[in-house]
Amino acid sequence: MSDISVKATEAFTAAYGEEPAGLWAAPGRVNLIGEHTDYNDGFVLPFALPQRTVAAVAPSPDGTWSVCSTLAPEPVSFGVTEPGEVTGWGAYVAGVVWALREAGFEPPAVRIAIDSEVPLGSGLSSSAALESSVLTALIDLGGLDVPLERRPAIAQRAENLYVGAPTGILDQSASIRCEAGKALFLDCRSYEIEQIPFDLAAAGLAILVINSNAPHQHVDGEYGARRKSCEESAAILGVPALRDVSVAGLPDALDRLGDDVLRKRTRHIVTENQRVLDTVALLRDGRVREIGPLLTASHASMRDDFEITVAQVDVAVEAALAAGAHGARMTGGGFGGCVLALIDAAEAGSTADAVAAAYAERGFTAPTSWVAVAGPGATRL
Ligand code: GAF
Repeated sequence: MSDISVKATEAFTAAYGEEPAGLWAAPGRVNLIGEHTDYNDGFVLPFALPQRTVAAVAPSPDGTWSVCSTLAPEPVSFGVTEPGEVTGWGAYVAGVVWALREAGFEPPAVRIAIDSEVPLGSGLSSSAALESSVLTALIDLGGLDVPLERRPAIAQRAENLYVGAPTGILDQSASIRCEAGKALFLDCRSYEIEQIPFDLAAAGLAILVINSNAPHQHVDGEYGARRKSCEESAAILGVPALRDVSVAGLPDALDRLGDDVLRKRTRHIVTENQRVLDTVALLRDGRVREIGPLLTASHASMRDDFEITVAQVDVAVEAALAAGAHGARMTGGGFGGCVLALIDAAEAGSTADAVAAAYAERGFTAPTSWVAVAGPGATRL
């Protein structure tokens, strides 16, 4: 058993005085490209991290749900609830129970203990990993017939309507639908997917993930503000979502948007959707090294047009590129979090050192870096 499986099992036994019936794991994610495109009905291309959240679970004897974790060993218990009734981190679990019932499924009452190795608050989807591990456990233990393609939207509703975060479908899709060795090309309008082979080692390449360790600043409000700007732009342009504006139609769309902020937000989404499509085309052709400039262009667009980067992530991108990376960009919602760099496999140590040196020079908190390999999606262990 992995370390987190052991810790989740021990937390379960300590809290409830019995052994769990099983263990379910769900991963965090890195989004290779396609940022803030999900809630614009656009395209994303994440892969699952090897770092996972494990839920140790067993049926509950009294018809209520209980959840504890290695960080919060005292169980939170609840019955059937409505949004707002369970708050704090327990809301993610109560939200999944609520969203399953709302979708017409009867989740079994269970006891849960959680441990996770997905870094919290680093833009690697620790909340989706929690939701997805619990959702998968409830579906398996309850024998619920919930097709894989419907599961991300159920977890997303938990986050949107129970927890109250206005996020898109990217993170839950990645945690539930990703496969080992693949990047997940997802159409966020139709939920159609294509599993794209993503074997960097065979090409002598690697993805270095650099956690900026920058404190998130005003994340919730800024995320919601970006989403609102995109919806406002789509309404002015008379399209259901910014996905419906093509790169060819962009100059005309920008002319019709009076406001400079709306123009910038729109330009990011439209060009970012095209960069996802271009990246997918290169990967399908086995030309992985050539995706570097698209990654770097995505970063520039997030920095200059969507305005969601901070100094620490910009410096990490610049330092990685100066050290020879083929491309680099921030990944995730922004305002801190992680950067990914496409590098020659042999350069992981030197690239990480170069970023750490650039941080030290500026007096930033030291970054944390590791090579990420595409892992599996949510599963029973
Ligand atoms: C966060 C959100 F949860 C996702 O839905 C997505 O919008 C992402 O930011 C940005 O691409 O992770």
